[in-house]
Amino acid sequence: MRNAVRCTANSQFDSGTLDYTASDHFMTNFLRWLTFALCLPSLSGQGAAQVAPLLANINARQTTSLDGQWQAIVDPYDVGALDYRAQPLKNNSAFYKNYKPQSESELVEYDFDTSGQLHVPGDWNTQREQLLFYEGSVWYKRSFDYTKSLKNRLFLHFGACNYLAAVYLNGEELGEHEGGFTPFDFEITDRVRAQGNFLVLRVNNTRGRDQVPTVNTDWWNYGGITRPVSLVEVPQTFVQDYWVQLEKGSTRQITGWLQLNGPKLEQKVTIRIPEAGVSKTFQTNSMGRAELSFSADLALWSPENPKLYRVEIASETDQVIESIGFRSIEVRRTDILLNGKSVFLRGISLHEEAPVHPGRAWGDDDARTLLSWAKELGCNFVRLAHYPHDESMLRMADQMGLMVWAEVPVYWTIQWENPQTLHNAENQLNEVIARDHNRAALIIYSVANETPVSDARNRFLRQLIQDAHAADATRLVSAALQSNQVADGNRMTIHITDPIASDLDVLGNNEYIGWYTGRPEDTDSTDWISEYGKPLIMSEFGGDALFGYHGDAHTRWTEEYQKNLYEHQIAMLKRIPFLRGMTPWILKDFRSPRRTLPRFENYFNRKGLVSDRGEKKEAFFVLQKLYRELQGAQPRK
Ligand code: GCB
Repeated sequence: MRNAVRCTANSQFDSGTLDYTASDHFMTNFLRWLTFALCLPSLSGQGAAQVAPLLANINARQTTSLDGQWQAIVDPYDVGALDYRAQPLKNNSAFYKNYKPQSESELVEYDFDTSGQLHVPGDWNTQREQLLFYEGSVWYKRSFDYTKSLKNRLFLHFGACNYLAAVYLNGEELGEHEGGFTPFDFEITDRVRAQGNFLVLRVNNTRGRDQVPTVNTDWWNYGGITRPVSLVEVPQTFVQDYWVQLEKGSTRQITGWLQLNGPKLEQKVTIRIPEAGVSKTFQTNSMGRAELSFSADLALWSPENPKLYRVEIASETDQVIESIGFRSIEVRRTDILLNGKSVFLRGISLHEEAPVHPGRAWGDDDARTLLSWAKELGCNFVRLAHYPHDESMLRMADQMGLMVWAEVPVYWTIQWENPQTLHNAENQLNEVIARDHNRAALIIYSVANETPVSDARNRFLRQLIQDAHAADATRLVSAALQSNQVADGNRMTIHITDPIASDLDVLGNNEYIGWYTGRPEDTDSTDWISEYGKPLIMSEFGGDALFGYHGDAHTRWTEEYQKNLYEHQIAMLKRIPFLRGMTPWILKDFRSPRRTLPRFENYFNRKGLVSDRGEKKEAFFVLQKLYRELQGAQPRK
């Protein structure tokens, strides 16, 4: 199940936040179906297109960027989609028609051309002062001309839109996509014109209880077309996707598959890795699929040597060039083995928050700056919290030699009993696996963050763990859990007891001793126990500090407090025998609507080791010292 379009049509936009209970689930679904069904006749004779299967590696394709200034209408009441009876608009009042009055007397109450512009990619919140807290719909429009080779096909690719996107081309609906952090494509081969195309999107970032993430998060809900938009031209039958990776447990054997899309599904396909002297030919079956298997003598990818090979993938009708690194990742008892050797993951967590300009990060420059700070800390690992980050982060991590923990936004209190919510989470997980499955840097999928234990939650997460293993058996699956503290005289023991732990390959745990619970010094008398015999990554710890605010080590918000907390945490972490990594919270201060305290927070979570303006706090150097020591102690190649 990849890129399945959720046929919720306009209902998601309409309903705002629905309080879900099991009994109204049927009704909710019925209403969604009804709304969708009602909408369809209003569309063109062709009907709505489906989200297409994701095209792999579009950067290697013939692309035309649609980034830049788009016309934008802010529409808090969804008047561009619904009439005053809240019924879907079927006439020229619907904004996606981009209709212009034909005479002085005609009433038309919208106009893209005079409504201002927003930059794409980019969140809208940081582009206009009055949109800082805005949650709702914004309509985007841009025009383009495109002359396509007659024998080729054309796709429209979106890196991500937060959260719901309804897409229209030349006044007809293409389809919708739900989920704010994953890519999607539409085929527009038969719809594109040589001149005067107009592309309209309604993007809505209203939070909803049944969504993933849900209404409550500790990060800013940036809305908009937040990642690049492109036109991608491919041959009639093209290489849609491929998996070229080392087999689980092997450092020589490559196994994988290749998928063609188009009318000529049975073809000879060749995989070449010129530098390793590999050239292998396979036959695709009647479904366009070939299973790949061959051995190769390869220099393995690692943080010390992030070797990427040029891999040429050719069918009779198409060719794609990729950069792929090869490495193995496994767990043996409490060890994590990279290329067969035990590795300690010197990590840091980060949000997709731009390094210097305000707002969502995107693209190579932001990725390079953020990951360079991680490198400067001495990291070999990053936790890309709490949702899939831009593809350029993964590609940059491949190049710079940083292993990656990737995450889906199953955060805090998702509707565990709601099958739609599960379907949505599974879809987002599958979309990120589809996008990143050839990245050597990517070693861990995390399926949840700090979710409260219950039978329904356990079932939900077990399904995601199973999905991740089924879609990608080569990588490890984890989740950021929370644990129980037991006081024992003067000491505190923390037991990892979450039942989900038995399903995970690697345990993740968040703890905030010294910030939300107790004092930093309490870590001196805290011990950790796990009966699972698995490696542990301390996926979060930390405390807030305002850059430049100084005082003693017991004064909250000072750099000294944060530094002291890190020093005590590190001493405790060194005593955990099954600890194999850590990703303290967090690289950089980030915007959060939960953080209202004027003097220190100002709507920023200040647990960054770097401030929102890129200044390094004292704790940065405490962690750097530890990582330098550990780097010295790491077994080298
Ligand atoms: C957590 C969450 C993270 C928060 C952090 C905090 O446990 O996983 O999203 O930002 O705590 O600062 O409270």
